[in-house]
Amino acid sequence: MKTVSLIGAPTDVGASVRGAGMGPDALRVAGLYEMLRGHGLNVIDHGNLAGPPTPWTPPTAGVRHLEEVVAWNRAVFDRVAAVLAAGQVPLLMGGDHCLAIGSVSAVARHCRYAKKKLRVIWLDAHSDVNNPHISPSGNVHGMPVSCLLGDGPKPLVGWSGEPAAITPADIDFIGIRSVDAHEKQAIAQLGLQVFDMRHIDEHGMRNTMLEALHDVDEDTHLHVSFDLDCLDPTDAPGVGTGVRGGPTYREMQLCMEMIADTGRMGSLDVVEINPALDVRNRTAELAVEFVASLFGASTLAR
Ligand code: B3U
Ligand code: MN
Ligand code: MN
Repeated sequence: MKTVSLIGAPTDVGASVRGAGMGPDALRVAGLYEMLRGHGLNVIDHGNLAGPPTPWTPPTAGVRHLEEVVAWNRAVFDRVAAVLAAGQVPLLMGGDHCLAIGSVSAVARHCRYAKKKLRVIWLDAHSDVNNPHISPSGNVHGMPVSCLLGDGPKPLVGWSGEPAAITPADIDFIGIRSVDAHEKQAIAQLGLQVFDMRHIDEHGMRNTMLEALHDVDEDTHLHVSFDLDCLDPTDAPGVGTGVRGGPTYREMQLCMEMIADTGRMGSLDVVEINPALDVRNRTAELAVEFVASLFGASTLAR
């Protein structure tokens, strides 16, 4: 039986809006553990990782809270690595999206040892491909993809044991609709596969996911990095930087079901839930529904 390990990382260290640190408990209150158990999975809740408080200081050299971001990611990296080594599926409960530096770096290292191909599916309104030179905010939750590609503040790069944890060909972005000017250049230069909202509008979610998942095979480890602001803020109001015009509930369900159908999801981040901005825990409850679909809870037995 598959074992899913829940790892809480209660911090908003990479954001500028406070509150994402309450995400892990919001997911617990919304019944994440019970839902997974109900779907026949073995589940371990590891509780919350520990890390420094968020200092709320302005950016230095284009980055905010670097030392604290490193400390939180170190804790995430170590725990995700241990869970993968135990043959379990790590489910990181964020926390803001800077934590994907630690989780994806650990997954990339694991894939190299296990001789697996890594495919990262980045579900987000934002492309998160800023770096300290181009970021308009200095917030590291806008920079995790660059760090993973080997271009970020030095202490946040190279954790997988290689200069870059992933290559541009390893990652597909879904649902993007907020890209900063310099990020656009970076996306073009790197040749990143960005399935933005226009692409989803024109081709539909089904064709988009067929494209994104086309080379997933039995040797692939799929990592899903699910930023809840990918959803439309009318469905998911509890996020720090919501952007209107996201995929519909049905489109997002299809996206999750098609990922589940591959049978290859080996790790997952659920990040950027901000209970301080939420309405009766709706966003965490929605996240639990979508995670259920990611683990194969479709309407009919298939
Ligand atoms: N691109 C902006 C905004 C942003 C990125 N990620 C989130 N917000 N959640 C930035 O600050 O980098
Ligand atoms: Mn993000
Ligand atoms: Mn986002």
